[in-house]
Amino acid sequence: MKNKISELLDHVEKFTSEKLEQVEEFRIGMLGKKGEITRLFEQFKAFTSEQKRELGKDLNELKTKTLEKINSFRELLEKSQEKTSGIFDMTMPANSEPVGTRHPISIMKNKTVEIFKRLGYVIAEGPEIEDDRHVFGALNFPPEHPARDMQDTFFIEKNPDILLRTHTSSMQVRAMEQTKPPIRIICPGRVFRNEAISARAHCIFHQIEGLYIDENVSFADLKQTLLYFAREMFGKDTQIRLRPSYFPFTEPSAEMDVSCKICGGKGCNICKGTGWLEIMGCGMVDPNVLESCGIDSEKYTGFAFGMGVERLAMLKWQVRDLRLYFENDIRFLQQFGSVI
Ligand code: 2NM
Repeated sequence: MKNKISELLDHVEKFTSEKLEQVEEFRIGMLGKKGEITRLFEQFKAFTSEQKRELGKDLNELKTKTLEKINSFRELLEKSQEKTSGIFDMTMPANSEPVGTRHPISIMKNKTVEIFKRLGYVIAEGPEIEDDRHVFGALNFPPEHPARDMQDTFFIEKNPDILLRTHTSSMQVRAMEQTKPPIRIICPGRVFRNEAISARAHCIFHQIEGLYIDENVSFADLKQTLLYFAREMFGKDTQIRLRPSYFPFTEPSAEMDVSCKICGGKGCNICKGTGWLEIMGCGMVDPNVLESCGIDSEKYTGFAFGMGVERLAMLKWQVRDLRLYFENDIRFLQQFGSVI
């Protein structure tokens, strides 16, 4: 009997199956009316109590292990049958993962860059951490200019020559230092100013600046380039207006307005009743800037312009609070549709 028990234990341990019918056959063979284990229990009855004491434990263990094996295989095979038998529809469409949408700042940046690329401008990008020369010195900012004030610029405490750029013009300085005219670049990027955060001001925002330098570049070229941009961006019937202004790096300088699309120029609360919306600053690059970047100002002239991307997007979608661009509230971000 002892041998028979260990032989059967071995058989139980080795048993595996991929079909429920086989598991049932195995159960009948072991525990059915004429099964091996049932037969052993019958023989067991005739033993002396001493023999029973010796074999009872082994026999019970064999029965338990057999039942465990049967139950575990039943459970496993029933589960896998569920998956392939109608409860699981293999033709069902997959759950789709939600795709994000483009950030409004990226949409406006891409659109602007795209328009200038068509005019032959190439993208120039560079460091956000800059030195005084590239942000101020080479751009005709006098040493005591208020923009250099602690209230406007983030300086590195240990070395005030290192700072976060307050405009992307630093990139244009790098381009002028490194390349010979003609230069035609468009510079999108983040800029930093030490401002208290409110609906109308933020310490981080995005700029796009453009620069064109060659022989005989005139203010008329600037005007026509910006008119082309305004009409591509805001529609074919858009009008532009240039008002005299001042920037340290350009002379003459101007502010450009576009006709208000909301009211068609009649005056509304978006354009504050004027019919015009200010969208960028521009001007002819000051000869001092050309010279400090190693360009012969007798031979070459150029124009430059700069605009704030947050403001462009505000005008396009009537966003009323700058902070919305940085909060990543999904209800705000999902309103700009496109993923391109
Ligand atoms: C503006 C307005 C006017 C500008 C000038 C230059 C450089 F480097 F060529 F001197 N870059 N960008 C410029 C001119 C920027 O932003 C409102």
